[in-house]
Amino acid sequence: MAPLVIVQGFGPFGTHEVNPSERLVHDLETTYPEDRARVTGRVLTCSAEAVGEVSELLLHYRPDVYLGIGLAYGRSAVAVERLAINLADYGIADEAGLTLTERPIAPDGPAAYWSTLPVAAVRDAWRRADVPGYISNTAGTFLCNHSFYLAAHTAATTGLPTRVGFVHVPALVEQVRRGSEPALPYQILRQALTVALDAIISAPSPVPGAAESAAPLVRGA
Ligand code: PCA
Repeated sequence: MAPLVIVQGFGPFGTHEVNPSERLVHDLETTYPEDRARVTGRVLTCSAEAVGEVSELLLHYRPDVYLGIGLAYGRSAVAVERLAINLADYGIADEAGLTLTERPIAPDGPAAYWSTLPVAAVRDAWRRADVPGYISNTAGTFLCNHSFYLAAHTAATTGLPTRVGFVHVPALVEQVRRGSEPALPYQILRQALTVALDAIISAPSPVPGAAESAAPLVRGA
């Protein structure tokens, strides 16, 4: 049977009235070929409280792949994240008005988790498809990193075989405030996610290389 994939995005946050991840999740869920993967989408409110649902989603669906998608306003290319870190340090309030500062996401958790997706294969597939994309070594310290860490921590601590990872996308051309800010057309973002998902589901499992297990990168002190 085709692998079960959860794709999870976010709604608007801060001054960003549009979050391209919302549309990407909807498109992947409704158009990704069913014979390649069964895709279920979820869009979360951009708040610490709402990302708690990540654990429930994983435990309920027990998917083969959990792929988070979020907006990285100001970046110029799509990015597959390599690391989730155990830190919530929001620069702005979340959509419930909460600002977390220098807080561990899981007090007993390791400092970081590797992505268990084939990040190099995703980057290489983007290159072959002429999609501007790279491997990022930081998903930031806001809700994208928060959701990514929670997903990795849940998979690691419950023994789920789910491969967990995250893709950040730049702003859409129509949402940049000044024309000089980096942005990409929606069709490129959509192609980037389709190509990424193709690479993820065709990669052997477990993923070889640095991210070969869900083992913590660094044990918390
Ligand atoms: N981007 C933010 C949170 C939600 C989103 O789409 C981030 O990068 O953390």
